[in-house]
Amino acid sequence: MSSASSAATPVADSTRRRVAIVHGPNLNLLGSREPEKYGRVTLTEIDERLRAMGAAREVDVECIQLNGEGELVTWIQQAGPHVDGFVINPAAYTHTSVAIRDALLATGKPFVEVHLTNVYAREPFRHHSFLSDVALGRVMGFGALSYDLGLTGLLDRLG
Ligand code: CA2
Repeated sequence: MSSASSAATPVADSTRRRVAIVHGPNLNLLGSREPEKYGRVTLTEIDERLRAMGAAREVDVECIQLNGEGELVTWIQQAGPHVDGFVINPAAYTHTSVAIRDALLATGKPFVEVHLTNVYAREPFRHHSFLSDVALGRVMGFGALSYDLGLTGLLDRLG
């Protein structure tokens, strides 16, 4: 049993919760363009903070940013079996993508929809979301803090 005890670490790791943070198109530009609208915080800084929040609760947080709708669908499909839930800012695809909705639903995992801005204070075409009725919750309007609140809500629900 002495050498077999080395298996203890992977077993412990596999019980850790795992959450994916998914950023949609153009969010890679955060901090460098339109700071008056989207703030000065970069995506790297947001991701670092979310990983630190996860680490403090022994949760693995994996972050991804993709510009393409198909790329997002493929990534969500592949991540689904390996994560306990998603925090997603689908960016412009929020308002257009049945495919991302279907991909999230197909995972069977809960997800929180987050937005930096209050979409209801913006153009009417941003008022509809293809995700909100099937999301665990929705956080918007708090800039980068929306992600923190979304992750906190998801982790609280996962227990
Ligand atoms: O408020 C949000 O988080 C949005 O998801 C941002 C999307 C927008 O299409 C949604 O309606 C609301 C736009 C993301 C574009 O990100 C940029 C960041 C910096 C500079 C330019 C674009």
